[in-house]
Amino acid sequence: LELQTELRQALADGDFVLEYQPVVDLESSQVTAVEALVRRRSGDTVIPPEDFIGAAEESGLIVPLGEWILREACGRVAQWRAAEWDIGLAVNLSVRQVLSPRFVETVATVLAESGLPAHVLTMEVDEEVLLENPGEAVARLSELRGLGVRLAIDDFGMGYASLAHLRQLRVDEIKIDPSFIRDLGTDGTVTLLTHTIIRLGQDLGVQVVAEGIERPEQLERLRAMGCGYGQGFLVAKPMAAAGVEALVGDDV
Ligand code: G
Ligand code: G
Ligand code: MN
Ligand code: NA
Repeated sequence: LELQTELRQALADGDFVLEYQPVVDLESSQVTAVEALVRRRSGDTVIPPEDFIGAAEESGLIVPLGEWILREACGRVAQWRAAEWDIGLAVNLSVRQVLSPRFVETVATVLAESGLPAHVLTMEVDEEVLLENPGEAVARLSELRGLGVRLAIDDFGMGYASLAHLRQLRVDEIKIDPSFIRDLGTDGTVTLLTHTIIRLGQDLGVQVVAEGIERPEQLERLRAMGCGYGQGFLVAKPMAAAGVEALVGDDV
């Protein structure tokens, strides 16, 4: 309860900040998008989302916090695009946000206010979002996609029903869970599964992003397997907006 009071205060005080992690086209090495990742500032320390997202979800604060995150990130990326940088934005959603009243309306409003075209925004949901109230979640997310917003399944492959979810919900992107990338090349089964997910994406016409790339041999293997996009500490860590600005036009 104390943490929830603290979080509410932090939101009022402007103590949340966003970092952005670049996503690259593995063929050209160009930065094509950034994923917004929230952090909380407390004095001189930076508190990671693992330490507050759960509490924010339980208290419902994730709804206003999520709206702040979306507004902040859309505004930032709209500025970059106004400066002639063709860059996309990915934002994470939690189940509580998706099922909240006026969710789709809020996203539409934020897009209109920022001037960001809907197709530039990808909203990432993990498979948990599709477990709590699948019918309602699928309906809301389909409505969201109807606005032109792209949908991604985050942490793909870790859920109990990854393939069933692809059947229920039309998505534009799959993000392969980092646990697959970690064991790529060392575990034969994981390597085969990763290759299969990449082919599945190709066959479905769905963009595939590999997450958690940390070593050059993982990157090379993903390239060889035809994986379209990648993200991870090897490519670039999450960074402040100013750090992203330094990358404009660069190959990471
Ligand atoms: O940034 P980091 O790798 O520490 O993120 C840890 C977890 O917190 C990830 O699962 C990520 O999806 C989640 N997370 C980060 N930013 C946000 C956000 O803006 N909204 C939501 N709902 N989750 C986030
Ligand atoms: O669940 P989601 O994919 O949204 O989580 C993103 C989180 O993954 C962020 O907190 C980010 O800091 C973290 N992350 C991004 N790249 C890497 C990586 O290469 N290695 C590890 N260990 N974490 C990463
Ligand atoms: Mn994510
Ligand atoms: Na996530």
